[in-house]
Amino acid sequence: MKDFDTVIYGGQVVNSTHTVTCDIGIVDGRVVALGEHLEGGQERIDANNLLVLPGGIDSHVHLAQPSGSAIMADDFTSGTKSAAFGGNTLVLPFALQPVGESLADAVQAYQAKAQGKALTDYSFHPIITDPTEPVLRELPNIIRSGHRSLKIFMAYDGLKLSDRQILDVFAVARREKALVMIHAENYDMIRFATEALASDGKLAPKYHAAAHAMAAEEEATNRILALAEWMNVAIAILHVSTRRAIEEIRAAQRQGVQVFAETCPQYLVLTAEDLDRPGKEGAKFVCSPPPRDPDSQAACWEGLKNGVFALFSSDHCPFRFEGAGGKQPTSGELDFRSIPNGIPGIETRLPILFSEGVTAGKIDVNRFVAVSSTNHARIYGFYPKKGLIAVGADADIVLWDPSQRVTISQRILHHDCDYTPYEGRQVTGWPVRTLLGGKTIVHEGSLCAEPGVGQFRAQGTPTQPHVQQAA
Ligand code: DUC
Ligand code: ZN
Ligand code: ZN
Repeated sequence: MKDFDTVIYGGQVVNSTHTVTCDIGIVDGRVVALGEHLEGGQERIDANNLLVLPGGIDSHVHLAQPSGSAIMADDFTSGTKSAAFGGNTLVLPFALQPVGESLADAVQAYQAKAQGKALTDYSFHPIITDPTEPVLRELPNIIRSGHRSLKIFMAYDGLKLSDRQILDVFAVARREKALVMIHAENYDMIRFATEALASDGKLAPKYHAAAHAMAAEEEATNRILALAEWMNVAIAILHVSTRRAIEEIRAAQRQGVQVFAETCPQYLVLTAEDLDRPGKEGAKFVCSPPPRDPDSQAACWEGLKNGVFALFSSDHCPFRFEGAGGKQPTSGELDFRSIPNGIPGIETRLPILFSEGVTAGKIDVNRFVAVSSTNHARIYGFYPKKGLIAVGADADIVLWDPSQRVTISQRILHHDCDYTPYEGRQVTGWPVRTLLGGKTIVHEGSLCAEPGVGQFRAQGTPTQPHVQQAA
């Protein structure tokens, strides 16, 4: 038998269902052996005292995506570099359709933006903003070429679809067995609240949280669940942040509605009070839905534990704090209506969940792997090549030091954003080495690969996550 290219030895190998202490033999970028005391290997990597995890998969990130006059801080190189330092090996950004234009052209444009630039593997979710007849006719080919998850918005000018348009998209998605990802907030409730706040002169960042009320998320969640059930189509509700929304989703899952749910770090560790930090600091926390309150945080943790949430993603949507196209206006006071919506978090997603979840005893390490890697691979059609460590899988692997203590700070991160909303937060547990297809891409704080090492991965057939049905 050919010698192994690489042997990772002595670590605890963690999958979503079980943990074993064993060595991993890698040949040509794939795992070919799991066993005790594997001999040989051109390269031998010592994983004693480390966890050996499937590479993180972040299925909700925004890279090089225009947003009006706001400038996105990360492109495919800086964003995937930051992802790799954060223990990720596959990311799924969006390909946004400009209104009035072809969706197929938009997907091609994003392919061109990423080609030769990425440090992790990547795939795309097309965002449908304008589902005209010609665009609906483009959809089957787009889906069949490996873009099987489509995002739609229920809010935002220029993005929002009407219920009728949503039904048109659902009809094609059901026929083509695609998944529809939903930004669920009620457009008119947000507009009504925004106008009322503005007429009272309430424009500081903290009013963003009031404008995006929990009720607006809950109404839209309810409505989309009803539409999806009626149309018998599979959906994923993204960035879920409130207890009632979680309860509605849980009830629908129990009824057999095909609904997956996602939450994000900002709903576990930030609250609306962060939007009220002194000076202009509150702008650093403006995202939608906004961070909520301690009871919502507790509900999100419960949802991660009991299986309502299959997915934990960053919603990395980086806008700089300073400078043109950033969070602050070039002149005048901050006005929440014009602060770009979104915060960075691609590099801090896994450490925050590990520290606050596994180290703090709220979830076990297998659940950590499930919600941060395996379920993304299953739901978006990459399993069993990705999302697990097993013979035949891609050797996308992270060595994780469960006892390393780190203070999160902009100084140590690798994104091109100029701040982190988690500045000063202490975490225990940190990725120390990331391998993509058997090659080390990050080690001991250094980048060991060139842009272009990451490849486009087409989405295949989804598989059901193990822990999907809510208890
Ligand atoms: N929705 C997202 O999914 N990301 C950032 C902003 C938003 O509204
Ligand atoms: Zn969204
Ligand atoms: Zn997003």
